Amino acid sequence: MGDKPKYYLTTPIYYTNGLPHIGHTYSTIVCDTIRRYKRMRGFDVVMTTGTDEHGVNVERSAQKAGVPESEYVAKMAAEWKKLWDELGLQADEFVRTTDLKHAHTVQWLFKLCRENGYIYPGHYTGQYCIYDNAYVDVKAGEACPDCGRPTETVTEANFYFKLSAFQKPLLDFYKKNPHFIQPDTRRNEILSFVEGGLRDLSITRTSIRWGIPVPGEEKHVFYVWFDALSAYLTAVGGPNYAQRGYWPADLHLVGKEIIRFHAVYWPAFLMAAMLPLPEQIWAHGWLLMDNSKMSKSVGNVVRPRPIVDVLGMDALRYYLLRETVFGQDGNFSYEALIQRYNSDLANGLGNLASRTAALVEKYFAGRVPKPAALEPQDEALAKETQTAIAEVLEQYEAFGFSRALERIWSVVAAADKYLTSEQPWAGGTTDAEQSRRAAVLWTTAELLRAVVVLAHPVLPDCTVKVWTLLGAPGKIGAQDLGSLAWGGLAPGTALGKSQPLFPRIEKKEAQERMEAMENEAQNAPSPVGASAAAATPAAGTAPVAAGTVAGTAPAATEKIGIEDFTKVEMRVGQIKTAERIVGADKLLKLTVDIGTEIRQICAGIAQFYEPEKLIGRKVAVVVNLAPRKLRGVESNGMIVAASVGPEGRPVLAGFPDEDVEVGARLR
Ligand code: ME8
Repeated sequence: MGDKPKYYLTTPIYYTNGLPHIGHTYSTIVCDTIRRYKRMRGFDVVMTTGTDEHGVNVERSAQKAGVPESEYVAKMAAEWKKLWDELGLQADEFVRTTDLKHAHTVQWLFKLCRENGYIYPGHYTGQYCIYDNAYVDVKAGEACPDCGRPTETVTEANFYFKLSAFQKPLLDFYKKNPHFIQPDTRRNEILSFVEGGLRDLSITRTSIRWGIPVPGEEKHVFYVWFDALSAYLTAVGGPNYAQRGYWPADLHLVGKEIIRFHAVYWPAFLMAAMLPLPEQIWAHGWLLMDNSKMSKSVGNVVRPRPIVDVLGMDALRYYLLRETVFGQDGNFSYEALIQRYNSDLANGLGNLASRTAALVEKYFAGRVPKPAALEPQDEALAKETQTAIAEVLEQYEAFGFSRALERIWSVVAAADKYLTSEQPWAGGTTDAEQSRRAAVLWTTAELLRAVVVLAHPVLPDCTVKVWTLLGAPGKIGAQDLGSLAWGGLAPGTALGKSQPLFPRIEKKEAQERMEAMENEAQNAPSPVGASAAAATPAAGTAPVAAGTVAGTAPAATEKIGIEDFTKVEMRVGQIKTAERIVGADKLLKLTVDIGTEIRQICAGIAQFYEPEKLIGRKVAVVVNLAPRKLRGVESNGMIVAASVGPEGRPVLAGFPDEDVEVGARLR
């Protein structure tokens, strides 16, 4: 790559106990956009993503799927990689934390920290959250303060990392590097956390097996975060990082819930090992669904595939980056997505490109006309575009994606207005009329050229099509964004092939198609084993599958005490009404009398039970489950069913032999 400056950025290294939803896709899309942008600014860029394959939750998911851990993670990692490839999100490096070369990095990092005196042996008893893979500061029996799920008491011999020794060095470092943690809200959060004092951190485990072994200490494996964070180094050479020259990373992009691991632990580990620290940690906000974080453990996820199949990848990229201010939370809705697609992409950019090309075709035999004399309104549009170029680049530099897109689309709107007032389709073909028309169409085509170069990092597919349509030379992705200026489109250029951009789509139909595909994806068997999905309940399946009361039930071999069982309140209920839900072919909406009240409950049984035959039937209902929305419909409780056969056919639990009173408790 010659003398180009290097730029190294990373996505989080995602857990393999589930498949990607659009939250993960969002992080990867942002990185992919930055990668493309930096390339167009002349950098030699490396982007890393990967899969975090160790730890207790992966171990349990593999147990549930009934396959060895190595088989489980290999299949899941392959699914992640395949999806990113299909979506055109091709990182330059994909690290699996079960790769041998990664184990070498982790062991090397540990050795450096130990040699420098920052590791010591000890014992630890504490509450551990297996979902966040972190010890949490709560009493036994209390829930995790971060995610609200149950914690476990863990006692183990382990090695400690002297995190406490890094309070001052970290605070000094943050002070010297005010842009290390972004955005500022997260920086402030981390500053007060570190100022509050740091306790040493247990970085090995003897209570689990599924991890990278600690050299010479065969009972110990590494704590997943010590393991996963090191993957950023593995990707660019591990112990030999200096040879490749990409370390330190310029940017670790993460979601806000893992900022502490990246902005406190990771720099402390690197300081202890005397390795260079990354330039910046950027923590973006969450995609919310029905106002709560979209998450595999909650089950309120939307996957990228159905959206991409119906609207295309550019539409998903545009929507996510345009609608959510980077750094803040954003709400996902199909409605807003389709609205953006129709207004900004189909009617906006798509329409401008096809209109311009059709007029050039009709009046100038498909060749970009030469503007003879320009009028003030042509020059005003040129000036407006030139100003926009500078402003958009400024926004990209600051990762202000939504503002950058807003500004690009303001130019698209200005061009629409200009065409409407200049009317190059009206009038005849006298020399004067053709000359005016030439100026207008050249101006519009040139504006389009600038717009697609600017939009390319976010919209890699459609911009290539417009670039080809304009007959512009070279590859759009190889254009130098820094020297983008008005006036680059040569008159006389023959227009290229026209390809469909964004066909307009009917809102209701598009939404139904996406929701139906999503529903199907949620109910599809997991790629690994029969019941792997049970560890991460999917919206359509959890309400009826017997044994998935919390979706995170311990493996069958583990015993629970009666106190755990009594937490689940089950009662006899009687179904009062039952109806299908439009766009969710597996779900029925039921109202159920549970003795004290009538509840609305969604159940994933629509393919096996006729709604009208269910009325009056007595069923077992979990009544103290937190309410949640399935396909936008509130579900307040869960109907218990056996899961039969390899496809998990639901068979409702009931009371056929005795007449039981509605509301009676099951114990
Ligand atoms: O935390 N909105 O992996 P993970 C936006 N293995 N982004 C979201 C999101 C949402 N609703 N849900 C997930 C781990 N993400 C660790 C990381 S790194 C060394 C180890 C994105 O599979 C976001 O980037 O739980 C978040 O930080 C990441 O996925 C968590 O992925």
